[in-house]
Amino acid sequence: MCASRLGDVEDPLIPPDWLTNEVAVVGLGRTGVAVSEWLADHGVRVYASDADNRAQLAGAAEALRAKSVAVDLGFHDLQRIRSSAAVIVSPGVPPNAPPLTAARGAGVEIIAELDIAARALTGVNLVVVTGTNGKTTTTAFITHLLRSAGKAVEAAGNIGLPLIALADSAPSLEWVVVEASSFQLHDSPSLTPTVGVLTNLAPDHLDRYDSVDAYYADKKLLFRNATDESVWILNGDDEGVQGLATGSRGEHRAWSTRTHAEAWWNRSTGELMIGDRMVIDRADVPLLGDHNVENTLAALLVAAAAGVPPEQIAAAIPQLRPLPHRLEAVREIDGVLWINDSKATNVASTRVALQAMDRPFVLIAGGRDKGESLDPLLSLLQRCRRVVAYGEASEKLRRALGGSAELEVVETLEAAIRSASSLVRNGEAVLLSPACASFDQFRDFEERGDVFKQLVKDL
Ligand code: UMA
Repeated sequence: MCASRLGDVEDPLIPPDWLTNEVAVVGLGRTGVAVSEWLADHGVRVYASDADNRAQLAGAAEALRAKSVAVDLGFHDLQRIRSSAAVIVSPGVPPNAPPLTAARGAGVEIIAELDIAARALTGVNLVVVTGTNGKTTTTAFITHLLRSAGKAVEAAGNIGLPLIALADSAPSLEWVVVEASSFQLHDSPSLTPTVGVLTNLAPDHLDRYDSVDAYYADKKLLFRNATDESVWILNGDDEGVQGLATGSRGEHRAWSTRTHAEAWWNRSTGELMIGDRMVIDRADVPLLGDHNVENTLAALLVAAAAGVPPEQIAAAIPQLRPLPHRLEAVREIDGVLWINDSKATNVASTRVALQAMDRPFVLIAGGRDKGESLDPLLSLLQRCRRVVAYGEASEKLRRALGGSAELEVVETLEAAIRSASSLVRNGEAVLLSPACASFDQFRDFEERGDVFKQLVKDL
């Protein structure tokens, strides 16, 4: 990128035309606020807007105005966006949203915050983790293994911290582990992973994409800047993953829980292996479920690619912990285990939860439909004593699952908990694994999980 001027000081991170004109930031969630601040700090005139006018935005808007950012809440000034030098988009803004259509129509470049941040992090090794499920956990595990080996590393992206928040820390960082959603990859033309990780592929986000292929096409953008130096860490058991990576330049390394691979689980000995070398016994990995073996294998392959010796990897693995809202045991009351899997916002993720259940259970599912078929759940309901369906998707759940399990429809999560509690018996479990988005009744899956945990604690 060309050098440009900030006052009298050259700022190599800002393209010159961004200083002669205004840059528009669309969306003022975590991403929009962070990128507006960063741009303002780098001498760029910013126009930031959010279609929403919810109370939480007011404080952030005030703070931005104090940095001379022009802010509109409740609407986007499309004319202003059309005449801006570039549009920086938040991941939650769909491509057909009016401000983006307006920008495209006027030939204004649309870029993700992730892309600007990645440009600023030149010289830092970027591990970019994507895939349908497991990417947050894998991101956290990789970060733990690298940090335990003494590397200067941070995690950012979809995991919660906008990557731009690290952009000015580049000199003190060796590695950044970036969780990237398909939304973020869509508008990140210059993102160039040192190491890229693709966890798995399954239908998701069909409320935003016209087809599964369109969603996978965005995932494939992980490989768009592949070079001979790239290292790709890939799920060897997932044909879709292998197919998507085929032909990309760089070194391909696979993990498998079924067969010999660069990293694999030898089920006959119970050992996790790198090639022919034993790293750790499965019994010493303190995590439930085969999916967590996969996450661990992916993470240890990345650590090995970063030069961490196997004995250091083995020493760090016993400290791995599951993240909140992912098959999280909340409490046991009268012999009933209550499990929060609010992060299961798609069918593939709920399948993983159903496969992990080792006792009879009541399933609470529902929320906002994302357009997926629920059929993949049908074969996993043998131990399910009842499905309690709630929220906008409850009727769809009733039609899809009602023939295979006893099913009850209620309106809210609270009513679902009451119903489950009256039915479940000693030795069983109640599993919240919604298979749907949370947005019909909650801000996000985290709020849904927190509300579930609070209600269960109050039982
Ligand atoms: N908006 C407009 N105009 C529109 C449409 C939307 O102004 O036409 C506004 C919305 O009112 C909202 C903002 O745009 O205020 C969009 O914000 P956002 O949804 O992008 O929220 P952020 O707080 O910036 O969070 C985003 C990610 N959110 C999404 O991708 C939906 C967070 O991932 C991520 O942690 C954060 O950036 C930092 O990188 C969350 C997520 O749900 C966890 N991700 C999805 C997932 O994991 O399935 C992809």
